[in-house]
Amino acid sequence: MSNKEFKSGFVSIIGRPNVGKSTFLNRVIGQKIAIMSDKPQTTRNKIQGVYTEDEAQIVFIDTPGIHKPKHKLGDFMMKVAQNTLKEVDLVLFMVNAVEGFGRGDEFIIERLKETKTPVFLVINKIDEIHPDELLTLIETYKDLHSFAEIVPISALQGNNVDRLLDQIKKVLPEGPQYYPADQVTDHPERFIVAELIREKVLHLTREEIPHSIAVVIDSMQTRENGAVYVGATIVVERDSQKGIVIGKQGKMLKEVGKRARVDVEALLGSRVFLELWVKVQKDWRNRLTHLRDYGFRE
Ligand code: GDP
Ligand code: MG
Ligand code: K
Repeated sequence: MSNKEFKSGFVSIIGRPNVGKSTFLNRVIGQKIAIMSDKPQTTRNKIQGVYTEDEAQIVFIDTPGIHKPKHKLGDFMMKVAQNTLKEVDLVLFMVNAVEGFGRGDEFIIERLKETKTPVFLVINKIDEIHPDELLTLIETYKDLHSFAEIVPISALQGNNVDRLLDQIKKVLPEGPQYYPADQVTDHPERFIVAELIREKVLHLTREEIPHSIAVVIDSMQTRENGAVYVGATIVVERDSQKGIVIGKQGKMLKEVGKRARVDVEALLGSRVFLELWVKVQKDWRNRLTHLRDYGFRE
């Protein structure tokens, strides 16, 4: 055992398609968990991998919704992405050393400016360029945003990846090991369903309910008839908030459920049965609840 404090946290990897996000994750996690593909948006917002060592655990979150919205879920995914950026401990903004700065990067940098979360600029594919070109790139990017670190790597060949991990560990807060090292899952819809419900609560209750509420998907099952049964808990911090979310004779909760169901049916393309609960949990850990949204279990 070591006397150093254990560090843990959540890291979102963002960047244009094909910059090498999945390659990086696969190298770090050491197994094929991220979908490697040339098609953009093959992955939706979800936990991509958990990296665990003796003194730290890094939970990587994929945030593909940060691309400029193109399809009907685009705006919503954009919002999910923005919320994710606020809630993580660190953002890795990955760019392609060969292509340099582009319009897509500009769009992402604008989004980054809307959050206080520290951002590392990761310049990937340095195996393909001359060191002089790298210096020019660093100068260009430096002026665009105040990055906490600028780290050049080659995800493919592994250059500097360990150094990047060390720097990530340095900025993570002290915290518990949330998950067993080998626990990896893939439930992309859960997060979006939870966000849809959360959105309805916030919309219907206006300022009375703070944004810090969480929605946990307790169960999500497709039955033989093709319908999807979703059980979800809305977690608030005070009894008074519970009263507001439930409403007079349950009216508010019913309305939340009705509106959320319409959106979830559109999302999943199936008939949906939605059962909602409200729970008071003082000082709940935002991050833990979110992990459960993604389908993790302690
Ligand atoms: P993503 O869309 O950001 O997840 O990108 P991928 O990880 O799917 O990678 C896109 C392409 O870039 C693949 O063909 C990778 O092999 C390639 N690639 C990723 N990292 C590097 C790197 O460090 N160097 C080189 N030369 N190619 C890389
Ligand atoms: Mg990918
Ligand atoms: K992809």
